[in-house]
Amino acid sequence: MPEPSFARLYLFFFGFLLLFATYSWIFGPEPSFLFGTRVRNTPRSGPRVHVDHSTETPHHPLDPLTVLEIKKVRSILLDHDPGFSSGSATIHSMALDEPDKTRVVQWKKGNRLPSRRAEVIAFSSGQTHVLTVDLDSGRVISDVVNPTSGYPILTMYEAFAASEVPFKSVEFNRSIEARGVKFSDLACITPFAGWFGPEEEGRRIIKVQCYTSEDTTNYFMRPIEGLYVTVDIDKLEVIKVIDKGPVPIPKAAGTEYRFGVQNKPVHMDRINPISMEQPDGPSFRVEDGHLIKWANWVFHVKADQRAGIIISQATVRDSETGEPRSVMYKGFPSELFVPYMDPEEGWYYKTYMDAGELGLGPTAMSLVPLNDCPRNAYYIDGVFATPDGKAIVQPNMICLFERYAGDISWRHSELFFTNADIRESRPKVTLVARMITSVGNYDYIFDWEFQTDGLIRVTVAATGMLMVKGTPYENVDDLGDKEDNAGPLISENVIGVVHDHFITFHLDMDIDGPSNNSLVKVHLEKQRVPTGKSPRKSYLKVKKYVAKTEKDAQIKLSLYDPYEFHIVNPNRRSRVGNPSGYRIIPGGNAANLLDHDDPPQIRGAFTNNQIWMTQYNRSEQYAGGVLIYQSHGEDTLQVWSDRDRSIENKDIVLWYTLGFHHVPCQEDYPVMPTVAASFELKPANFFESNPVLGMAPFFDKDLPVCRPVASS
Ligand SMILES: *[C@@H]1O[C@H](CO)[C@@H](O)[C@H](O)[C@H]1NC(C)=O
Ligand SMILES: *[C@@H]1O[C@H](CO)[C@@H](O)[C@H](O)[C@H]1NC(C)=O
Ligand SMILES: *[C@@H]1O[C@H](CO)[C@@H](O)[C@H](O)[C@H]1NC(C)=O
Ligand SMILES: [Cu+2]
Repeated sequence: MPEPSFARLYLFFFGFLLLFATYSWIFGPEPSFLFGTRVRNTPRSGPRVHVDHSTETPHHPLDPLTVLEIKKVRSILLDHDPGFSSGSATIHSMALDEPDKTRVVQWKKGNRLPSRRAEVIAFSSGQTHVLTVDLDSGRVISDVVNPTSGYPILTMYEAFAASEVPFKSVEFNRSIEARGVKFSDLACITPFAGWFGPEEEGRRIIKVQCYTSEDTTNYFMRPIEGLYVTVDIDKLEVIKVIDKGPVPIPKAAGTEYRFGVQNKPVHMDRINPISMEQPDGPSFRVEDGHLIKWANWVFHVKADQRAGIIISQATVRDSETGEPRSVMYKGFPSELFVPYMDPEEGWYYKTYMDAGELGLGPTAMSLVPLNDCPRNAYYIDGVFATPDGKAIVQPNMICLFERYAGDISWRHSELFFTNADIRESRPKVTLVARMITSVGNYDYIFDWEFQTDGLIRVTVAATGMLMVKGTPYENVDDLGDKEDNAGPLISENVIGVVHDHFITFHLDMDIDGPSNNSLVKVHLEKQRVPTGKSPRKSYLKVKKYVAKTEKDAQIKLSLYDPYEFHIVNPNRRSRVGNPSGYRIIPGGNAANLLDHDDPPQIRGAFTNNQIWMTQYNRSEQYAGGVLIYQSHGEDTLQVWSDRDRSIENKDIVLWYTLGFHHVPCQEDYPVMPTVAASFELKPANFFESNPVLGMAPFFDKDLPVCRPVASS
């Protein structure tokens, strides 16, 4: 029997995609790979670097917990609380409890590592425990019970078990039979319930929604609409079944997306195979598994159960002096918020927070070589803990590669200076760290791209399957003057429900050191020219405002009131006196327009602004709070920022929310072409002059000549 892909299994476990066929994998005899010392398969077309997880030890204060450390945490927990051995206490997340920033900043290679600690979030007899486990002393040093409202990330076992619960209900079975759906074709997923007030208090609940997978693997396009189930996660009981009557189930034809199974003609000329040449091999080095050195950059990268990918201690070398200069202490997607825009039963609650409710790590399945990442990619695994505390390896979860997309770093050809033929041009080569999470139906591609000119570009691209709604209508003409409010008809009987995606990034900027940064709002203000002074009547003038407190930095973007946002170190001045800084440059974006008293928006209040700046506080990492599942929203970025602490000449954290409104269209069916949006962190008076002035162009001799078999 081929070994089932662990990543796929983990996804099933984690509860969004719960097909019956997986049952025996999960509750059958425990497969050996759950013990976690599985050795990574080197992808056929990647660089050959081998990490033996069974012996791996940490080398850097920020290195994630290793397999051996997870084993140790487990044994400490078993001693701490007998519930962990009896199974009544379950581990929902386990990650390195990062040492204090000052310790990490001072640490140098060769020093002893600061004491290794794990933060464990566990659930036991209806109580949430946030535990700090010290590996050196072998003790639990703190155990905080129910610190806020909300529950831990759901475990895969719970979600899977919840998806089975409706079958305990005669009513549910009758509704399935009445629709003529075979039980063996059912594919039931478990969307999170959000939080909608007192009725849902005191117990963990989840919704179950079913599809038919008859004649397709893309069951997401075949919803069984009108049948909605709510389940108690702990008691494994049906709370309610609502059957609003059958809605025609959309057809299977045209839903398949697997290559070789679908047979859609494309009517386009074939694109010949294409890849990037690196005759001298990659230019980056990976030290001790997580420290990346490339061109003028050094940074630490790791996989994370909740955030998926974390970039730390990004440092760029000064172009004049060669001095390493800190730019960002830590950057990661802090929360993902996807509210659907349909208030009806069965849809109103769909307001997912995928990082805190599910985790972006376990849903980040192994990357597909040559397609997810190019041939020159290097792969890094994720190491996580199961609900019973065992280590598991998520192979090839992050890839790193150099990108040359034919773009230009800088150029000039000289028109007026005619004595010489001056045409200077430099290619743009960048380094990308990529993680892709498949949170149920959606796939999100997270890219951190580093440029030699000091710029960091963060891109989020969305693809995968829409969450669609069944409808009786087959054609927009059938609708007549009735309107389906939920969204456009994108295939027969299929409505693409309108929704938003928001990704809020935590960006702990440390421009030239950790503790002395300020936010400068550079305002472009329109001036009127006094009559008679100039042929011009109006112009823009730059005025600078330093944000004093957090409320000065609750920022909504506007094209008609333009600002640049500079994070500066006022104590470090350039040759001509400008403070050293980095700009945050928003790209395409969408604002959250939900009312602030709407329950999902209370929890999602971290999307009330596109930019925020808060005073650094080690416990303020997750924009929606530590506990998200059914949280009430009392521990969000909005609440922290409203404390209005001083942010001038302090250690400060930038938060940026990137958003999309998504009005689906027919091209999004049956799988969506990728849509992407990004933002940039760009040097602003950080370097004395263009830092890539001295870089060399490419010459013919540097690159081998590849000749096509037959040239035209
Ligand atoms: C509902 O149907 C399933 C599948 O046939 C069956 O296993 C289950 O026992 C049924 N539930 C009830 C309450 O009859
Ligand atoms: C830098 O920040 C520290 C800590 O807030 C403060 O004590 C120090 O005075 C600051 N340095 C300067 C030059 O402002
Ligand atoms: C740090 O954050 C925690 C959680 O939000 C809060 O309880 C604490 O008061 C904060 N400390 C400061 C100095 O703001
Ligand atoms: Cu979407």
